[in-house]
Amino acid sequence: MSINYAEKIPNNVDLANDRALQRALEHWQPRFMDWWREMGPSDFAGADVYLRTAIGVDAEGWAHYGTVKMPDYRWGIFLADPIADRTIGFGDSFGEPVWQQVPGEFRSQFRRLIVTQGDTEPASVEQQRRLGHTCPSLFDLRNLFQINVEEGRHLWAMVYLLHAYFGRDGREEAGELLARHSGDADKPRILGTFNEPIEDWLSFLCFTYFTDRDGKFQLKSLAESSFDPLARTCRFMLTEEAHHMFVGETGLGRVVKRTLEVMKETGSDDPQAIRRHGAVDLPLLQRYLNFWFSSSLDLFGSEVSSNAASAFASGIKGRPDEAAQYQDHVCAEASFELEVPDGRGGLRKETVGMRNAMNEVLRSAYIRDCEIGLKRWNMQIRRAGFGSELRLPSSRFRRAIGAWANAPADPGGKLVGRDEFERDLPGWIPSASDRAFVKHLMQRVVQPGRMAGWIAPPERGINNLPVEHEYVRLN
Ligand code: BYC
Repeated sequence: MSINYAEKIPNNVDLANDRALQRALEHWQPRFMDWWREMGPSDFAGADVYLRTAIGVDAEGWAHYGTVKMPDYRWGIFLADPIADRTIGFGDSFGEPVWQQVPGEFRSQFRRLIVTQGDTEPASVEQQRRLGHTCPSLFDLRNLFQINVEEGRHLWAMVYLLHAYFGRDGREEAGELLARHSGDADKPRILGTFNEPIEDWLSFLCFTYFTDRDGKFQLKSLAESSFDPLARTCRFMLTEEAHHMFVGETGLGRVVKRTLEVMKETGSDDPQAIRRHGAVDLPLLQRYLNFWFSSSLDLFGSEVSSNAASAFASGIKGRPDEAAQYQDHVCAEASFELEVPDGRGGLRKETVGMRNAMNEVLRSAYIRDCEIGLKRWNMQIRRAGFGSELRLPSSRFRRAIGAWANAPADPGGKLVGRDEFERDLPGWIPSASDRAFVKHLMQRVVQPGRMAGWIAPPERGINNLPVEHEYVRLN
């Protein structure tokens, strides 16, 4: 179904023929706009931004590019096209027809997952709301705003599901999504990472590399859901999500490139020398990677989870690319072996049912995906003739959720005492002086084509435009 732009809320869900739902969403719309004005990139409301807007849901040509003021962006409701005769792809009801409504017995589990997913979207906009003031280029500023408007749209995607399928509870939850705020002491966002401040662009690039990638894995597993409207919603969100991870991956690659240029110019890898030349030394980048990777690992939940088992068994949440990646889609007999702390400073092996280990299965696939960028950056470093290497810390490092939450481990994964951990932690994640240095690098650059000194220019511009294009007119 094509997207109807003549309506107040652009959509491809035939909203005009469901007046009650349309009214409810039109009632929510001004509250969303109030939230955007208060909590979004509000100082840039008058800027003309070169943005893409979804105009269809086909893999080919789904987006239109043009200059838009952000408050005029057409946030809408878009589901991927239905797959004819789609059947349930995993769990106890494998092979049965998918559901067009939420079965009553799974209602609260679905609501909780949709609310959790929905909560992350506005949270990220709140976290990033002040970054525009310190953009390293207009190209980067535009990418930030593109991500922000699309996270806003992803909030709409979840709010549509809540309104359309969860009655009064759903409408209340949709209201709460605008009432919790990132980092708020009284009403924080649900998941830890989404309450971490993002005050500099290095954090933003790490967030888009690591945390948006969690988004990819969570959305992919919800795209497998037996509740077809949720699956179709997430499938279309993934199309937009790809750009967010691209910003992180190419952004961090550009940071590494610039650092290597400075290392070559100065003939030194001494962090102080690199810093004097206004670039990010690799050990500093490593500490940022350590911080955001470990925080994002917690987003997968506990290694052993009865919630995850029942979500899999009942067909609520599957594994990414369930059909292509796995042979056993029921997992009733299969088991999974884990290494967990034994509580006495050592490790023990534990075998659990595969269904109970689904969070860990997802986390492991995510870690493999995270490795890809690291390999690429290390190749850049080697090609430049230097011996240092960036690494992902162990998945045991600095965990706050799951088996490792109370078992302090160093970035190499070795269990250490609590005192030792507390003592050494400031050297493993960004210290106050690291953050102060990065803050001092964050000088706003807004001449078209110019880049801040800590990041190399991108290889190409947006939508075949040159890098020098004026992607944002600040007015
Ligand atoms: N912080 O059985 P457990 C994205 C809670 S990112 C705080 O281990 P379960 C995006 C958990 O809720 C993708 N609390 O976990 C990226 C549970 O609480 P309750 C977001 C946490 O239920 C960038 C308890 O701990 N999508 O899209 O198997 C920009 C133990 O639960 C955390 C989703 O998350 C944490 N990190 O699954 C914008 C998908 N982790 O219920 C957007 C939807 C866990 O006992 N959510 N807890 O009070 C889910 O699939 C699941 O809720 C989780 C956890 C994967 C989060």
